Amino acid sequence: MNNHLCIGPEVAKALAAGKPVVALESTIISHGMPYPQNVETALLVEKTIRDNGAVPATIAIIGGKLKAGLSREEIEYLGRKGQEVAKASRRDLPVLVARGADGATTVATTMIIAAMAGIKVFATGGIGGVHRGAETTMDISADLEELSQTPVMVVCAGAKSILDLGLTLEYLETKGVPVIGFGTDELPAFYTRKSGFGVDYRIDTEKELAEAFKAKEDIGLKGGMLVVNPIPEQYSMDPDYISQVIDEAIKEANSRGIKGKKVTPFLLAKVAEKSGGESLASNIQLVLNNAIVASRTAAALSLLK
Ligand code: PSU
Ligand code: MN
Repeated sequence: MNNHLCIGPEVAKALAAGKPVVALESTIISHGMPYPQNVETALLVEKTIRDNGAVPATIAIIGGKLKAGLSREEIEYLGRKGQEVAKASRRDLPVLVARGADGATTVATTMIIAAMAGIKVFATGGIGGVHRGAETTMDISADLEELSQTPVMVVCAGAKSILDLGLTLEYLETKGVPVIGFGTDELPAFYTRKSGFGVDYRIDTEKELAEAFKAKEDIGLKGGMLVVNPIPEQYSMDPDYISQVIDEAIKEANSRGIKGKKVTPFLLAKVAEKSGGESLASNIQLVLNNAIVASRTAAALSLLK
C-alpha cells in the first residue's frame, strides 16, 4: 500500500485470514503512564486481547516507519524512553516520517495507521477532547476530527474531566460521530462510571456494536464510532476526590502557562502524581476492560461478512 507502513507478521497473518485484530495506541505507553508500569500494562493488554480471541496490534512510529504490531522489544523501548519519544498526532506524521524519527501515536494517529493497515477496532483508555476553557484557548484535540473522518471504532472509558465533557459531546455531535454507551446510558468519566451527560445510544452486546459498525460501512458513511465503556465498579474512584485532584492540576497548568500539545501530558502526569497509585491502578484496569470489549467486538465483526 505504501512503503512507510510496516505491519507486524502476526498481525499481517491475522488480517489476511480475516481474523479479529485490535489496535492499541502508544502515547499511553510513552506519555500516559510511568515506567515500568507502562510496559507491563502494554504487554498485559496484548495478552488480554489474545485471551479474548483477537490479535493485538500496538501502533507506533519507529525509525520513521508506521508500525502496526510491535515486538516486545519495541514496546520496552517506547516505555523506557517515555517522554523523550515525540507525542505524534496527525500534524506530526509528515516530519517524523521524513526524518526517520520515533513517535508515540495518539488516538488520532493510531486511527490513521490502523485504517491504513485494515484494522477496524481500537482499544484505549481515554480520548482527547474539548478542553475546559476552549472558548478562549481553542484547545480541541485532533482526536475528535479524526473520529469524524477515519473508519475505526474506538473503545474507551469516556474522557477525563480534565476536559469539558459537555462541549466534547457537542463537538462530536456536530462532527457526526456516534457516541455509544456500552451497557450504560451515561458518558463515563474515565475514573468514574458517571458524568451526568447522556450518550446517543446504549448498546449491551458486542454483537450489536459490530452490527452498528458494519451498517456504517455498508452505507458508506465516513468516520469512526466512539464506544464508551465504564470502568468496572470495583476499580472506580470517588468522584469528589478525583474532581478535586483534576481541578488542582488544571490550576497548575494555567498558572504555569502550559500550552499546545503539552497540555494533556502535563495534566495526566499531575493527576497521576497527586492521586498516586490509586489512579494508576484504576487506569490499568479500565484499559484491560476496554481491551476485552474491543476483542469480542472485533471477533463479532469478523463473522459479519
Ligand atoms: N487522555 C487520557 N489518557 C491518554 C490520552 C488522553 O486519559 O493517554 C492521550 C491519548 O493518546 C490521546 C492524547 O489521543 O492524549 C490526546 O492528546 P491531545 O489532547 O493533545 O490531543
Ligand atoms: Mn490540545
